[in-house]
Amino acid sequence: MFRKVLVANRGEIAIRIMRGCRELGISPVAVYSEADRNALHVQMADEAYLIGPPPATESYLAIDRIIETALTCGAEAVHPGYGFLAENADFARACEQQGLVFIGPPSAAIALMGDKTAARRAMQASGVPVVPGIDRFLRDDDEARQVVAAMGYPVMIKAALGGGGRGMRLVHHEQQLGDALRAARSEARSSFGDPAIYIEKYVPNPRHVEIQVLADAYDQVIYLGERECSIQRRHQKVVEESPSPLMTEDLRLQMGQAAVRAAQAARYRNAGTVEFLVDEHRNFYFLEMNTRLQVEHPVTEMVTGIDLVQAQLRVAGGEPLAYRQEDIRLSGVAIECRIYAEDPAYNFRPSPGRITVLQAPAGPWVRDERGVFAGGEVSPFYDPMISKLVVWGPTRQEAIARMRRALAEYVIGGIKTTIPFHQWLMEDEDFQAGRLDTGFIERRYRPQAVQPDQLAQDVALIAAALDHRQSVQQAAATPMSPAGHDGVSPWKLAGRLDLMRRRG
Ligand code: MV4
Repeated sequence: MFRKVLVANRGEIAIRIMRGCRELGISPVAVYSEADRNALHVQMADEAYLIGPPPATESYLAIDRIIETALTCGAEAVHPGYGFLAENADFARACEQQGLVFIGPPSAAIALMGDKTAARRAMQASGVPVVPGIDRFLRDDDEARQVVAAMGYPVMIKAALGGGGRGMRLVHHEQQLGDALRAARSEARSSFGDPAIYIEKYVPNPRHVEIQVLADAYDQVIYLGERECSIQRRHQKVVEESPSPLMTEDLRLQMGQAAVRAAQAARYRNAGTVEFLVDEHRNFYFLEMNTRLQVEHPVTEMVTGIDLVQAQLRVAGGEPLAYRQEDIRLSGVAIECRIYAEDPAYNFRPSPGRITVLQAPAGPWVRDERGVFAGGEVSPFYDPMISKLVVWGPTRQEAIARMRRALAEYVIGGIKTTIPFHQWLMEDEDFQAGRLDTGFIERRYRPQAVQPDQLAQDVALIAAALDHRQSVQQAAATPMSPAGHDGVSPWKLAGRLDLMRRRG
């Protein structure tokens, strides 16, 4: 096993990776930007190196600085986490060339999955179902017209180097096609540096279900069940769970085997995720493969008992997989809520700033993967996700009840967070019934659902405070009644005071 690993990331995932390192006796090394001098991941590392100014392009994305740091500090391997350089084939190749182990797949697998049309071709060649569509870049508008005429509307235009929904256009009618092609090409060029686009048949009201795979350097690949990720907002996942409420034993087997074939087709190694769209008839189609550890990996860890970070480190170090497919058993239900520094009452607008109060939930089967601390700063430079609250329960209903309990324990002061949104979601009857698809939030969520009118709440608090002061003054002149001041129970009073304290 490695002695020293450089973690080329920040926030909760850098901390998660360092914990995995420590449990394997590996010394973790942090890198940080000027904005992160006091960050938690820096405090947790054995060594930490400043790599540049706050903008990610000059720090966490600076390939040369990171490689140079890894080489001079004597790390044998680099873990990229997710985001930043995790799916950058150039970075993986640079590590390979400098004799550093990239804790991820070979750069060729990253490059293959980065080109969505090449990925579609590879999937089709190995019998993995893909959405009907074309497998090459579109030459011109005439070709697009021919393709769509054969396929029928509606269709999706996608960027060849895209992913995550950027540069995507839904087209219902021939009259929209020309404009959509132009817009998609231009967005593909500005977002991915390449205007190449392709076309797929549109799958209405899909669910996003992804399969976790694990592959070693000896061509062994296993799957670790699925994650339901349909609760998204603007292509950002918000809540994930495992297993998926729509899953059956048979569908899991079919999707699991397809995911294994996908990984084998890419000569994959490392932990990876194969994303599928599942339509209303439970047909599933390959969407893309994420060649990294994902944000939502903990829900899989909670239902399989497998530590995915440790597994990544072991596989990268050349160990064969310690499990065979028949060893994998799924137990219970895990749910993850991503907590962002955003205000859900105001269209999820960013809310960076200093965290003044932080009281995290704990207790049985509650795991909070946090990258922040009280007194720390949520920087506007990076992703606003500040924590992932993960719970496990024997059943989905019990997991939801536990999540509600944990969310109610969570106190974060100084910034707005998406905790009220999650509290709303956990109460929603469609969510509770497992009726989810990728249109869920847009269809059901209204900002006023999370907070009563701010002004009304302020007025009520001022009234309560005045009433409280009056009753205290009266109590000074009257003997104590068994119910406390003014007939109000001392517990109720304590509750009101607590509410006022929390609201500042
Ligand atoms: C689709 C689709 C429907 N039909 N492709 C969005 C993210 C990107 N990875 C692919 N996406 C979609 N591709 C076809 N042919 C619908 C989506 C989609 C979606 C997919 C997963 C999760 C959330 C989504 C929200 C809107 C659209």
